[in-house]
Amino acid sequence: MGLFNKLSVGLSKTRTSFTGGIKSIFKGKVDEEFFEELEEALILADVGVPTALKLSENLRKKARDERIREREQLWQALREAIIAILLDHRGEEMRLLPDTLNIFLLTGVNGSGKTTTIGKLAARYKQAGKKVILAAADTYRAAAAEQLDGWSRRVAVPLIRQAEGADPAAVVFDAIAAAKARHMDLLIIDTAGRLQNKANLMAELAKIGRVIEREAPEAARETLLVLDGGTGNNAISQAREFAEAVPLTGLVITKLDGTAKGGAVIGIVEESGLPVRLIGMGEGVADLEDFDATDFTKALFEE
Ligand SMILES: Nc1nc2c(ncn2[C@@H]2O[C@H](COP(=O)(O)OP(=O)(O)O)[C@@H](O)[C@H]2O)c(=O)[nH]1
Ligand SMILES: [Mg+2]
Repeated sequence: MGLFNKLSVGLSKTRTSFTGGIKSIFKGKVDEEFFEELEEALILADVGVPTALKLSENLRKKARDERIREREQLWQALREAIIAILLDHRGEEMRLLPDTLNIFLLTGVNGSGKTTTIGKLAARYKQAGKKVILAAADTYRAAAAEQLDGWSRRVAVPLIRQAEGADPAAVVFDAIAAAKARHMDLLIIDTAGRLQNKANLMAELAKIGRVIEREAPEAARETLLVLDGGTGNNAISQAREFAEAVPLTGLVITKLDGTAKGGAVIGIVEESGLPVRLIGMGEGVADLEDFDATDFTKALFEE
């Protein structure tokens, strides 16, 4: 299956709920009611209130400026306005810098898909001939390191771990030393999604950030927030909280296969201002794709 087909199949539930709900109002005359109905339909399609208002305002202006009278004529304008939001916060393509250590730090709440995404990333770069090492800095639950250990065996890349309850920053310290000694291209760090409380979690992430800064200032860094695309608007508040603890460079939105709430991606990007770097389209090792705004929107609108 081609990449676009895979995206299109994966987004089929979102497409049904998104276009299905919205398309029906694009019939008849453009009147004040239209913009209210559009706002409502966009909110129901999980884009979130501020983004629904922004999109509806955008179409209102277009209709006024170009004296558009038929609702149908605004359908393409909606599509363009969505692409514009996604392109506005476009990120660079994921790639490793040569001749230096690259460090990916993955953060996000429990169950969002961090460990699975790390397994997929390890496989991707290993396949590309890169030397990859993993760090199990989610020491809060023993099962977390076990799960990462499973991926490290499956993909055949080394793993640095310590006992359950160890200081995650110490695991990161060890992993950086090992990565340097073994001339690794990429170190990927898994972190806990939940601790005794939120303040602890955020303090721990900040501490891990400081260890990386101190031990590998020359490294090329990506700090990715992993969000479960099936949680819709909830993801927006998560993005806000994590961004306060660590400077994020981008988002990974997982589980876009099989959810009807994929429209949330638009609101997440608009409200967080962060680029989506990768999307998860399944549990398999190959189900990770670079995010492309144009393809995503096309898959969303395709009839
Ligand atoms: N369908 C689907 N399931 C996923 C995806 N990414 C992760 N999962 C599943 O979500 C669950 C939680 O993932 P995990 O990586 O353990 O999350 P973590 O707690 O953030 O490390 C697991 O059952 C994964 O197989 C995805 O893109 N699509
Ligand atoms: Mg995990």
